[in-house]
Amino acid sequence: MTMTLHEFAPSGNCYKIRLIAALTGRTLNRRHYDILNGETRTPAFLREINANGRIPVLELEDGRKLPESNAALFYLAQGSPYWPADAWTQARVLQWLFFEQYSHEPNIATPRFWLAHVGADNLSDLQRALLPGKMAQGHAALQLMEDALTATPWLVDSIPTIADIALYAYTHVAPDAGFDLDRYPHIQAWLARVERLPGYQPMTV
Ligand SMILES: N[C@@H](CCC(=O)N[C@@H](CS)C(=O)NCC(=O)O)C(=O)O
Repeated sequence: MTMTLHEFAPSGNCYKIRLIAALTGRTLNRRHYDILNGETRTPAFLREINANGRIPVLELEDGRKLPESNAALFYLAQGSPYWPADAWTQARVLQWLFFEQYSHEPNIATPRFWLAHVGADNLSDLQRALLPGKMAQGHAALQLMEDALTATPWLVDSIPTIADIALYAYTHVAPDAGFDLDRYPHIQAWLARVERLPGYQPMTV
């Protein structure tokens, strides 16, 4: 039996889960939903997959379902070096996971979705009004990562953890939303380090 990822392949939140699965030597079944056509908002999806109407959802071999990408990272990283053993180090990994969801993903993934998937010409007035503020906050999040990565090769000390996987997912595609990563040389070197990890798989596989 194999776990199943309910996903929309271009989503960074879904890619995080494919990436940690690859890095820890697992294969996942994949079930695609077209989020642009509301396929995660149907009564059947809300009832059977995720009452919150979103992907990713990781379905275990026995049918239990786990929404929230970073919860899936935690689950799949158990027993691997990507989830360190000591409580202080674990807490610092969590610090980055919460940062990713509150400060990074809403300001980088959302503009990317608007510009690369919805299309600049199709944005609502509200989306158009929110975009400059999101871009500014996205740059602030990238600068915080840049500063951290001047001190250590990985976000938490000297080994890669799920903090790096969570933040890699949308950082490496931030140029899709117009973020110029040439401004962040330490981030660029870190992206290259992630891409050299044994088992690494790109987003498009
Ligand atoms: N906090 C959630 C965010 C999930 C999320 O925003 N999913 C988006 C795609 S990346 C989605 O399903 N959008 C479709 C919709 O809201 O209808 C996670 O990290 O998994």
